[in-house]
Parts: sequence; C-alpha cells; structure tokens
Amino acid sequence: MLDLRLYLVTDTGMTRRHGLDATLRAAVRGGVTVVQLRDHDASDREFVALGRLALAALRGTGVPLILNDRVRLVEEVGAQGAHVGQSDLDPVRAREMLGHTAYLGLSCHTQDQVTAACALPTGTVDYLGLGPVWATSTKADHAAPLGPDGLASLARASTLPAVAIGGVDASRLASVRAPGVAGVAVVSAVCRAEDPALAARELRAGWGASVEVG
Ligand code: 3NM
Repeated sequence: MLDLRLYLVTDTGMTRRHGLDATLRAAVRGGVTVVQLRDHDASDREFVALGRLALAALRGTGVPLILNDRVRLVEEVGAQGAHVGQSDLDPVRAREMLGHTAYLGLSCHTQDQVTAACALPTGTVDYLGLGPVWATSTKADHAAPLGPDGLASLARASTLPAVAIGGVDASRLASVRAPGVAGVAVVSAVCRAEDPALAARELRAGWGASVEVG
C-alpha cells in the first residue's frame, strides 16, 4: 500500500546541505511516507549509486523509494517503483517494464492529461502528481501554475489518488486540501530546511488525513 500523505522528492543540489543519507533519515523521522529520487543530471551509473544510498537510508522504515523517470533502473536499484512525466516513457510501456508489484506515478498539469491518465487500463498508474500549484524555482521548465482552484478542479476530475506539488510548504497546506488530494509532495520545504526532520514533522502534522492506495 502506498501512503501518499507526505511525499518527498529529492534534489541533489539541495540535499548536499545535509547529505542525501542524513536528509532522508531525518525526513523519515519527521514522517515522510514516500521518497522519490530525482536527479536529471546524474549518469545512470551515478543514479544507481544514489538509489542504493537512498534505499539503505530507507531500509526497515517501510517508506518506499520511487525513481524519477528511469524506469529501466528500478530493478537494478531495488526500488519500489517509478514516477514518469508527460514527456518521459509512456505509462503503459513503463507498467510493462515494471510488472504489477511496483508503483507507478504520473505527472499531470492539465485537465486533458488527467482525463487521459484516468482512461488508461486499470492498474497502469497508481497515483498522479498534480502541479505546479504555485510557481517554483525548483523545477526550471515547469508548466503554468494551477493555483489552488486549478488543483482542486484537476483532483476532482481524477479517479486516481493525487499528490499536490509545486511551491507547497507548511503555510500553504490548507490551500491544497481538496477532495482527491491524498497528500502533498515537496522538494525544497524539506530538502532545503535547516532541520529536515522538523520540517517534515510540521508538514505531516499539518496535513493529517491518511489515504492509502495500491
Ligand atoms: N514537479 P518545490 S513541480 C519536481 O509540476 C516538481 O510536476 C512539478 O519543488 C510538477 O517543492 C516540481 O521545491 C518541483 O516547489 C517542486
């Protein structure tokens, strides 16, 4: 079962502050429920090394590791799933590669993308990432911000559970709470925090509600 309440996406530049291992251990202590390893600049070899480091940090915690984009490396890393964007591998192909026990997430930025994702064969995609809710400097080429109303509208249109991403921090949780939004996904709010455990704890306490899928 995938618990989407507090979904941490890593950023190699930001996690350098405390190191990937310490950031992940602290984030999990604070209540992160899923971790996605995201690094567009790493070579496959570097990504596998980062993935194994992340997996070691998460071992025994029950928190799954999801790889951004690199579906082909999930097995080699020993991760629990992958997350693809609209211009990455087709989700049906990704599901074929992953088999049926791994998790698969898909980023959607428009109503049409949500409709298409929900029309895929059952079991293809487990959850959607909806964003960015607000403009964010973490993702250089992000789509137009949805705003809280746009997020709510996309989440309402989705038959799959969704996480809200983009500019989310503890002060904005109330603005992303909407039917269909199972949790919040953050990068900088935890990775750039002086105390990632405290930052995660605040987000978890603020979000509260539990939704599991899978
Ligand atoms: N994906 P922060 S926005 C990785 O809209 C990512 O799909 C987005 O970073 C999307 O929490 C984003 O620091 C970056 O704003 C989110």
